[in-house]
Amino acid sequence: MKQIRMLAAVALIAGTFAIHAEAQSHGTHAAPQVIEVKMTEWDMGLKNLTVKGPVQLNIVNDGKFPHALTLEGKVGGKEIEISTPVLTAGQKSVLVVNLPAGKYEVYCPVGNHEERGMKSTLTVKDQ
Ligand SMILES: [Cu+2]
Repeated sequence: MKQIRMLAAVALIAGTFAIHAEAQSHGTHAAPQVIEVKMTEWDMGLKNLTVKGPVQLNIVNDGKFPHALTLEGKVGGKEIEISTPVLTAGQKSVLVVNLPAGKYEVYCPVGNHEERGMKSTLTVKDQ
């Protein structure tokens, strides 16, 4: 089993949250696939998606209530969980991840928003 290292740093710039998290199991440095995520009530704004390589999620809370995005999966017996801060209406967050191949749940961890429909999946194919 390859070692999975996770690095996370949070930067706060002029009301915009940026998170850069990297789970590295390969030495690749491909440009990330950019995915726009518009969260509203009660839609994650992300359809079930399959990607290959690193992804950059440009996340915006386009709704009225606070929302966040959590990405969660279990790969090779390791739990992986990455979250944005809770975003109020209009706030944005950028999440750049290079995840090991596997299937990840993407959902809003605020209140019962997941039950109300704010959930999706992200499948990462082997590179
Ligand atoms: Cu929510």
